[in-house]
This record gives sequence, structure tokens and C-alpha cells, in this order.
Amino acid sequence: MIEKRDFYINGQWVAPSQPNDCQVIDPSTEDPCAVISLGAQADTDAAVAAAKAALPGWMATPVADRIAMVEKLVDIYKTRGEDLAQAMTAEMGAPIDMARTQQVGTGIWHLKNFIRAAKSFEFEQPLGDHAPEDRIIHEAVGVAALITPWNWPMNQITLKVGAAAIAGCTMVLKPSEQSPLNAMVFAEMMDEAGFPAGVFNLVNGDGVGVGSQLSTHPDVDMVSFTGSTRAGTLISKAAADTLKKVHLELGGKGANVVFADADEKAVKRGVLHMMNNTGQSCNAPSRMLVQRPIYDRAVETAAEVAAKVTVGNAHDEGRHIGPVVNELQWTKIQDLIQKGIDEGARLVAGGTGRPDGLNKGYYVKPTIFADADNQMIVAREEIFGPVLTMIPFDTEEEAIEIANDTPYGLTNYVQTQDPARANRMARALRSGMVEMNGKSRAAGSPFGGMKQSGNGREGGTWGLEDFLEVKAVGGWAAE
Ligand code: TXE
Repeated sequence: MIEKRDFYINGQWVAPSQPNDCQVIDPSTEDPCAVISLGAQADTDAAVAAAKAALPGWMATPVADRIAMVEKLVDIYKTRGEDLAQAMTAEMGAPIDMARTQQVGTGIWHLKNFIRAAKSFEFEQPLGDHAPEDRIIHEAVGVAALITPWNWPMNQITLKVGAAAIAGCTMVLKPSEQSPLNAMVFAEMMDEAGFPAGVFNLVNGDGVGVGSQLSTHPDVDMVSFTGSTRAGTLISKAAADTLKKVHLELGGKGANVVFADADEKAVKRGVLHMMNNTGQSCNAPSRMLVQRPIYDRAVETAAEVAAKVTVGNAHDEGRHIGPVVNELQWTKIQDLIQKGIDEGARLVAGGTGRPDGLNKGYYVKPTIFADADNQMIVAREEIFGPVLTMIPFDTEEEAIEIANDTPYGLTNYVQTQDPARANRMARALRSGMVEMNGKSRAAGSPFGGMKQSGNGREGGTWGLEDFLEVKAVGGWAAE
């Protein structure tokens, strides 16, 4: 079994201040695959102190040099893809082929987008022609705590580390205790890239320990968090006493609005999108709203597509979905599927229990509910598993009302071949992102939510700005 107890603090791998072992469980087998340590206050303090000490030097490093370090990181990343993929497959159950392509690929993509955005970003600019002596300076927020989840771990880590590093922030990363191994490979890459000691630190730990120690720490200037709305609320409260900046990327309950004139692949595409990463994506299109004239056919198609989605061990190559991350999530998903049945949604594929032949491992049946009402629990709660809820609608107005009737506002989807309607929908939907007709957003597009899906944006220029303060200078002398 892999033993990785050390933390990366001030440019070195150091032993934890006190023993506190934690097993990492492989969800494909339910067996432990590694042991790590959970940090204590002394470890958090040491990491924050290192980041604080490194801050002035890193802020004073020219932006071009900071960008060059991230470019070096990209080169190293390309050589460590297999290590990252194997780690994610073992600890969070991403099927190996999908881990190699999607999970690993997303990290390079984000880093490259930050490099491109930073090269054209004006870190200093005049206020305007009317005020030649006024200058706007964008400078680092300071010491940033980066708290990340397990579902798209390299995606979330690079979105935060790439932006923070180029912005001039120093940082302490606390990855999810469910998926610490890929983060430790990433720390090795940061070390190899040669970031100055203290710029990047990693302390493993859980939410109540290192997570809340970082959120309350007086020397942490900002927390950038991705995870549950529950933890996001706790972090906001914990950070309030020191008034640190809090950036939150939380859950979602996206609507995928399929109009009667949608292209013929729309339903199949929506089901497969929902099942990707075993449904463990905050932007999953988990409510499919279908216009009445094509509703019955859409339900049949969805059930057929779900029945063909194969489930299997994440270490096996090939196209299938893996287990969900852990027993807690498995049990939560089973409860929610049962609630859907109890509330009277029509189960047309899947259901409770493990798929046939998979008696060990956190496997869930690809599940489709039809004829749901938007007030049912399966239409309101983020299930975070391979479970799709289908809801019929008649008019465009009704679709907008149902889609927006949720506490979340992350991503919504629209399927129609009427361009005017597509654009009306894009304006009417209350979410940080809207994607139409199977087209995803381009490189550098901002990722983030409205309402209880959080605040701030990640990726590209917007992601960079989240780690920057805006300083207004009056009386700037001409040099
Ligand atoms: O998340 P947690 P969990 C949603 C999804 C899922 C649910 C629960 O609905 O079913 O959350 O997942 C750290 N202070 N998402 O329990 O607890 C924790 O250590 C500081 C959506 O695994 O939010 C980990 O690093 N930190 C989501 C991170 O928060 C705390 C991705 C995420 O764990 C903390 C994951 C605290 N009090 C789950 N409590 C998305 N937006 O993509 C926990 N943490």
C-alpha cells in the first residue's frame, strides 16, 4: 500500500506534527489503496507562515516570470499525466481511459488558458483619458487557501493554483481527503517546476480540521473553495470574523430544456452527459425538461440509452462509468433514488441496489425518473450520481419557470433549432452558464454560479481577477 504521510511546506516534504493516519479507499474495490496523514493546527500554521513569508518576493516577481513558471509547470504536467490518471482512478473511481483524457486533460487546458489570459491582461492601466494622474493597479490578494473536492480534482486544483500563481498570490492547498494522491503528484510537479519555497504549500486534512483552520486563520487573506453548499456556508461563516475574501463554487441542479424542435441526438446527448463521471459533476444536466409533443419518445430514448451505459471497475480500460466516490455518497444516492420512487416519480431505468454482478464497490445503476414534478426531492436535491429526472412542459414560459425554480444557478442547457428562442432562453435562465445544442463553452470562458451555486468565476481572465485586488492610485507621477 502507498504510504504518503508528508506535507509539502516551504519547498520541502515534511512529516506531520503529530500522527493522524487516514486510509484512502479505492471505490472500485472498497479496499484501502493508500495511507496519508490528516494535518493538525501546527501543520496549517507552518504552511500559512511559509506562504506569508514568500508573499512579498512572489508579488515583486515580474508577471512575465510568474507566467514562465506556469509554462514550465505545463511542460512537466505533460510528463506526469499517467501518474495523475492512475491516482484519480484509484482514489475517486474515474475510469482509467476517462481519467487519462478528461480528468488529466482539463488541468493542462486551464493552465494554458491562464497563460494566454495573463499575457494580454493589463495588470496596470490608466483610469482613463480624463484622469492622467490616476492609475489602476491589479495586485495579488495575498495568501490564498485553496480547498478542493474529489470529483474533478485536477480540474479544480489547476483552476485555483494556476490563477493564484500568476496573480502573485502564495497559497496553501488542502485537497479533499477522499482524493489526496493526485494533489500530491501535483505538488511534486510544482516542486520540479521550481516555484520559490513557500509560494505553494500542501497540507492534507479534513474539513473540520485543516479546512476550518484555514478558513479562520488570521494570516489567510482569501479562501477559494469548491465543494458542497453545506461546506461553503460553513466556510463563509468561519471566514467572517477575519473578513477574508471568500470565493465559492458550489453545487448545481442544472436544467436541460429540450424543445420539440431539438436535434434528434439531443436526448441521448443529455443522458450521456448526465452519466459522465458517474454523475459527479456540479454542472451535470440533472433535470431534463422535455416539451410535451416529444416527451413520450424522449422518455423511451432516455431509458434505452441508460440501459446501455455499462458500469464497471475503474481500473478496467474501455468506455464505462465507474463507481461513485465512497460509501457515504453511495448511501446518499440510494436514499434519494428511494425517495423518488416513494414520491411517485416513474422509474424507467435503473433503481436502487448495485448493478448485476457488481457486489463489492460503490456502483450505482444508471437511473432515469420520468413524469417528475419539479417539487419532488429528486428534482430539487443535487444527487451527485448517475440519476436523471425528466419533467414535461408545454410552453417556453413554463420551461423558464421550472428551470429557474431551484436554489441553484450554475449551468443550464437548451436544445432547440430556433436561434431566436435559444438566445431568449440564454437571457432568461438564471445561471452563471448556459450551453446550447451540445456546444460547450470555449477556452477561457468563465465558470461559476449564481444563487446558492456560489460567487466569483474561475478560468481565464475572470479566474485571474478573482485572485487580484483592484488598487486605485491618485496623483500618479509621470515617469
Ligand atoms: O463535499 P464537501 P462532500 C456536493 C455534492 C456531494 C456533496 C457532498 O452534492 O454529494 O457535495 O460531498 C472540505 N470547512 N459536491 O461531502 O464536504 C472537504 O475536506 C472547510 C459538489 O465530499 O463539501 C473537501 O476538501 N472545508 C462539488 C471539500 O470541502 C471543508 C464537489 C469538499 O467536501 C469543510 C463535491 C469545512 N467545514 C461535492 N467541510 C462541486 N461543486 O463540484 C468540508 N470541507
